[in-house]
Amino acid sequence: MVQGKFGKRAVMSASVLALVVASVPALAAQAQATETVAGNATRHTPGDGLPQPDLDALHQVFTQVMAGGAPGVMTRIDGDSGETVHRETAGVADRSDGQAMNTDARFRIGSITKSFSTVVLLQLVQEGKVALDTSVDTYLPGLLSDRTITVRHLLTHRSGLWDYTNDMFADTVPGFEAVRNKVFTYQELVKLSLAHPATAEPGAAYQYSNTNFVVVGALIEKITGQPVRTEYEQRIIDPLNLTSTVYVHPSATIPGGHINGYLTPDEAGAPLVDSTEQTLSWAQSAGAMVSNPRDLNRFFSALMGGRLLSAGMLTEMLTMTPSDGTGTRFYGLGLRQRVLSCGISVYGHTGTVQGYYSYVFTTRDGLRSVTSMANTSNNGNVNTILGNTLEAAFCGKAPAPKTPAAQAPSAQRSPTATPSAPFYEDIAPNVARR
Ligand code: HEL
Repeated sequence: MVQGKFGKRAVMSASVLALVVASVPALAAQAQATETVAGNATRHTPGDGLPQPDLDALHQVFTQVMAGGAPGVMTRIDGDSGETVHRETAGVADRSDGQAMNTDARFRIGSITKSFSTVVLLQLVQEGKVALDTSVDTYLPGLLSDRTITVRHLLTHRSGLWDYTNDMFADTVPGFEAVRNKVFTYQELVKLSLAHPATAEPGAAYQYSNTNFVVVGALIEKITGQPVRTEYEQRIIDPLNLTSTVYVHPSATIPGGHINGYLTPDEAGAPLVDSTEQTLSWAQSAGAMVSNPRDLNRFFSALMGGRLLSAGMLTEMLTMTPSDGTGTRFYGLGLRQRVLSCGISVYGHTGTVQGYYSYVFTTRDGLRSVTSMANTSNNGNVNTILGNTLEAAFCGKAPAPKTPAAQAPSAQRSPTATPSAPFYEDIAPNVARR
């Protein structure tokens, strides 16, 4: 029995292939395992009206992610009624001992945390304790210099507050090492932001900034008188029984079975840096949560299914504006929308923290949810390719074109096509966050 840090249950659910290669690091790095879960789940017919996931395309994406330099990658697709449609892993969770990637294990979810913070804040709006279009200064006097910044401006990334992480991580590994053991207050992080002039008038432009969600954390704590951790637990984690979701800040370790993260240095050819342990205090309510694919799919499915917010608040959260000029990417309140090549819209968030790229998206009815994760970062090519798991999982196989002339745009898509250049979503033009 191979029983590493994931424990018996997780190992039992992995395929024989994954078990064999797990003890041989060199082989494990090549591994590509399809886990077959209860009820021969890979053959489960989704009841969500969507096409079957394209498992061949998913395999191809995994191959490209691994070839691009990720130690490991995983995707979990959950369907209607919460049953697992498909799980797939490749490569390793831990390069030091060759433990195979595992879809039950925890990892750092980065900015997916922003959706959790938003749900807490919107519940407080529902309860009449805070108002979306009221000045932040009403609740946190003197924290921000501009009194016209509202709560909604924070949640929609339209405050104009400079993202202090642009400076912090200008040099990737030195920047990370400088903060990995630090503990910041919200005020200290806001002060770093306010050292720069505003990037735009409040409300004028969408400009992604971690500062917004640090202020959201400060707001939640001020209004409730409780640490954000308690609010996440009482309002989301416990009611949804998210057993692998934790907010452990300022602890630097991930409790329980987890995936190790590997940061790619800026210098070509330099070895990956094990970045698993860090306080993530530089992000806190903007990105410090830990979770796993089962919990993330469950959270977003519950959100879209109306189990966390009133209909009115969910409508607010889903009020989208473009986040770029592609016509396919939008941002609501702590929530992304992507329009896939087959025309399906999916809702969720992405996350990038040192060593971890992650995606979780679900359909508008919450009936199909997909989480994908690769345990590297500062490698934009890998992140872009990883995003193609969404195409494979939601769009299925493209219908065969009848004639070249009749080929519709939706049939021309290629779920595994690698764009000629990586796409840097939401990154300030002068900042190289690979
Ligand atoms: S950035 C994003 C992503 N978000 C934002 C947040 C998160 N993560 C960060 O702000 C981390 C930035 C440093 C990441 C680091 C790396 O790749 O590990 N890069 C460097 O240090 C580059 N010099 C908008 C991409 C999101 O998808 O929402 O998560």
